Amino acid sequence: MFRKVLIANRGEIALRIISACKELGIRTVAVYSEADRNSLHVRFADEAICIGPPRSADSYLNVPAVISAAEIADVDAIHPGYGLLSENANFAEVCRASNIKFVGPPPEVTRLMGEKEKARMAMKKAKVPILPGSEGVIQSEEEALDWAKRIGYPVILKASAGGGGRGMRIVRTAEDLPNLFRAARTEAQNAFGNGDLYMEKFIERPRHIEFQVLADQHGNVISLGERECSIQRRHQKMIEEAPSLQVSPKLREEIGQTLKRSLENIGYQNAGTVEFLMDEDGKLYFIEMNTRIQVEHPVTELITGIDLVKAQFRIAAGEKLSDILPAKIELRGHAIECRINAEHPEKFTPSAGKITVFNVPGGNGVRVDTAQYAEGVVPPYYDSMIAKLVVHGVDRAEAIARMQRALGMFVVEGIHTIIPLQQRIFADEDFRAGIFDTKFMERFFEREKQKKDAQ
Ligand code: MV4
Repeated sequence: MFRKVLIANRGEIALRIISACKELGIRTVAVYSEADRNSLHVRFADEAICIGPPRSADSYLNVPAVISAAEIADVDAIHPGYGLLSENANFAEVCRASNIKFVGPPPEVTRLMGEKEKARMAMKKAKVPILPGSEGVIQSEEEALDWAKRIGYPVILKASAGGGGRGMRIVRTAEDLPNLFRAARTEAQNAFGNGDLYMEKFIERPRHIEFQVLADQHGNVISLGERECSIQRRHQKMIEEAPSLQVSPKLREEIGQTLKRSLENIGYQNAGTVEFLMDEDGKLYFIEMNTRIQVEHPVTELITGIDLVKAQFRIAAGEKLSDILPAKIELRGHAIECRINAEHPEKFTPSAGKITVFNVPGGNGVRVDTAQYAEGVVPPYYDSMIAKLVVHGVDRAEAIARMQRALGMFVVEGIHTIIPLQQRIFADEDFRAGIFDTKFMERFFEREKQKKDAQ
């Protein structure tokens, strides 16, 4: 096992990784920006090194600064967490050149999955179901019109270097296509320095369902089932749960086996998440793969009993899945996560500042991952998520009841959070019945507005 690890992240995920290291007997090195001097990841790591000014670009994203810290502290591995440098293949390459183990897949695989059009073709080749769509990058408007005719409108144009919802255009008629094609290409070129586009059949009301996988360095892959992540607003997930009510044991097994074969072929390593869209007929189609540990990994941990971050370290240290995992993995009960963002619950503007009161719920089946505390400060420079409230119950009904009581006991004062909004969602009939897709929040706000106008 590793002797000493640098955690190239901040906030709750840095603490989550430090916790895993402590349980594995690994020494930890935190890096922090000038805005994070008083952060808990600095307090709980064995060592801490300041790597620059508050803005992420000047600190947490500064590859030479992070690598220098790793060399000064003499670590043998770096865990990147999520966001920041986690899916930066160049960073993983620098780690490799510096003889530091990057806890994640090899840079070649990260690079493949980062090019969404290539990832799509690689999955198609491995017989993972994909949506009808273009093959290879679309070179011209004429080619785009050709593909759209074959696929059938509506279609969606996506940036190959994009992902997470950036640089997409829905095209409903041939007439609209030329302008949208040019706009998407310009936007992609400006945002990612790469204007490559591809096309898919557009699903009007998809569910977003993703599969957690683990892969060791000996060619073995396993699927740990799915998470339902449709409750989101402007491509920011708000609530995630596992398992999905829409995924039957048969479908779970089929997709699991398909992913095992395809990712073994691709040479995937470490933890990963394969994103699917589910159409109105309940069919799943691959859209993208994320080559990192995700924010919502705890819901999978709660229903499988597997510590995914410890598994990441043991994989990176060369252990086999068969030595890390139990012989049979069973999915137990139901887990739900609420992201607690420091935002105004109506206007969604970030709410930075000093937290005056911070009462964290606990008790049966409740887990809170956070790096915040009373008298702590939420800096304005980073992601607004200040905590994850995660519950586990025997079934979805118990998990919902548990979440409602825990949300009521989560008291944050001094800044705004979206806890009041989360409480209203958990009271919603459609949410409670499991009737939702990625358009749920739009309909929810519309219903609330209508009720308010009627008063
Ligand atoms: C789609 C789609 C409908 N049809 N692709 C948005 C984020 C990116 N990961 C993929 N996205 C979508 N791709 C086809 N062919 C609808 C979305 C989409 C979406 C997907 C997942 C979660 C939330 C979403 C919100 C709006 C659009």
